[in-house]
This record gives sequence, structure tokens and C-alpha cells, in this order.
Amino acid sequence: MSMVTLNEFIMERQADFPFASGDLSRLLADISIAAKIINHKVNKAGLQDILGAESTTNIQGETQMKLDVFSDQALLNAVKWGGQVCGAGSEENEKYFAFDLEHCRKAKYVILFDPLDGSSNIDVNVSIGTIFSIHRRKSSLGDLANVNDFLQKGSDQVAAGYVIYGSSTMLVYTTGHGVNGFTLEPSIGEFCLSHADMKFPETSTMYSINEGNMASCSKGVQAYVNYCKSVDKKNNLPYTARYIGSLVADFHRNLIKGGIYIYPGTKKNTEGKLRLQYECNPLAFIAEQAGGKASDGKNRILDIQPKDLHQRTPFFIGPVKMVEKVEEFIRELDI
Ligand code: P6P
Repeated sequence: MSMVTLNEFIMERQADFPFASGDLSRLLADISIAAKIINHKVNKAGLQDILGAESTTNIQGETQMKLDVFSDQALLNAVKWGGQVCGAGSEENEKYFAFDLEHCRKAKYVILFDPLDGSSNIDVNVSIGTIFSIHRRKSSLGDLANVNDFLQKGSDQVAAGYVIYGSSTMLVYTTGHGVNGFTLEPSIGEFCLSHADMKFPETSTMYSINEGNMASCSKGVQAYVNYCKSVDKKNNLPYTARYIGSLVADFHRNLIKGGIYIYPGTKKNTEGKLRLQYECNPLAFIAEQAGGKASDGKNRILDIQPKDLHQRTPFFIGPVKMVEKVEEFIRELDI
């Protein structure tokens, strides 16, 4: 198979859309540049004074790791000076950014991202990731971005993706025409197509949930976890339990090997922990494009109307049959 770089792939696919202006292609290229910059830092984190936490906390009240802040800045700079977005919303910043630059005011997209998800794992060298979601702006060209640009349903995304900084660095994205994965070739500094047309496998093999929270989960979720552990060779049970505690790493493994990821609501946090706009929506878009499903236990994630930039949602994502099974337990037991 001849090597196809991300930029070549984007250009080839852009040709499929005769009216495409190339703006989305350029935005995806800007994101890939930020990913390379973040990757360079993440790979050397142990050698530079960039490990450990800043003295600051983010809007979520979470201690910001130095790499969080660095990654946030890398993405903001790449998209602001790339000129393809009028604004950006990030997990690390309470308010969205409306870029008051002439070329940004004329841009037609907005981006939302979690610059470095799973960052609590940085100091122990566990895979972490960047997650991004791209929408067309609702505000008028020439104006500043406004709040409505950042509160659109996931079903209105034009593109979504993630970067996983692991044993290799990969960028996986969709524009609504399938899911494709690119592996960074460090010797040439290019993302190269390595996983074309990614789909969840037919056979489901694993479940990912923090079982330490079981006592505070609903009866439906508890029943589903017990189902995953039950023995039923005909239904390929028991599943294997795998939980890294880094959403991008858990999702990426499940996409390739066939598994469900669950972060449910608990007694303490009824809406769960994960954020709708820049974690759940982009991964839900990818999951559906890969033949899977994503819900909050009852409703399709992509149909949820956001009310707040940082709102959370319970999250069930994976192969259709696995998500439908846990929804069945929730329907029957969580009345
Ligand atoms: P817990 C990381 O902070 C994160 O947002 C996801 O990447 C990860 O899946 C989840 O939280 C882990 O949360 O409560 O199991 O440690």
C-alpha cells in the first residue's frame, strides 16, 4: 500500500466535494500541526520541567497539568492564526474565545476541544489524547463569534476527531464520510494513513467502566456490568474488563477491538463526568460513522441540545448491540 499523508488524503477527499472551498481542509491541517507540537512535548515530558501540575485550576476545578496548559495554547494558536475559525471553546477555559481578527471574523467554522484529555495520567506515562469538534458558525460572517456558535447539537458537527499520544501517535477523524486513522511517522513528521475506513468489529469483546463507582451507579448499570461478567459462551460472555482511565485510549482500543465505554451518572454526579461538547459529541460522531452508537443511556448523544459549554452527560459508547443491551437494562430497572 503506497504511503498517503494526511494532507494528501484531505486534498483527495476534498476533490469529492466540488463546492468545497478548502477551508475545512486547511482547518484539519492546522489541527494536525498543533497535534505534532503537542506530541513533541508529550514525548519529552519526562525530560523537561513540564511534568507536574501548574498552580492553577481549570473551569472544572481540576488542577491543570503543565501539559494541559501547553496543549491548550498550541491548539488555540494554531486555529487562531490558521484563520479558519471565528472562535474556539476549550475544556481549559471557562468562556469561549471569539477571535477579533479580520481573517477570523470572516471564517465560517468554530472549534471545540479538550486539548489533553486524561492528563492526570501524564506523570505515569499512560496514553492521553486531544479531542476536537468542528461546527459551522451560526453567527454572521464578519461578526464576532457568539454563544450560539458553541451550543449546537452534535448532529450538526461537520468534522470531529481525536489524537492519541500512545506507543505511536495517531490522528483519527471523520467529516461524515467514514472514519480514517493516520499514524505519525516521526522520521518525516507526517501523519500517514494507517487505518482506512475504521469500523467497530462485529464481535464485541470488552467493557470499560470504573468499577470503583459501582455502588453509586444505577441498578440498570450495575445489572449490565454483572451481565458482562456472566458466563454465556453463545453470547461471547464473559467480556474482558479493560479500563485505562483515559477516555481517548479506552475509546480507541474499543473501536479497534470491539468494546463499550461507559461513564454513567452516579449518586454524587447524576450527569456523570464527561463533557458533552468537546468529549462526547466528537466521539459519538466518530462512533456512529464507524457503525456504532452513543447514548446517555436513553437518548442519542448527537441529539442532545446543549445548554452550557461545559455541560456533562452520562456516556455509553460502542458497538450498537452493546449500547442497546445496557439501554435495555436501564429501561427495565431504572424506572
Ligand atoms: P475516573 C480523564 O480525567 C477523564 O476525563 C477521561 O479521560 C477518563 O475516561 C475519565 O476521566 C476517568 O475518570 O473517575 O474513572 O478516574
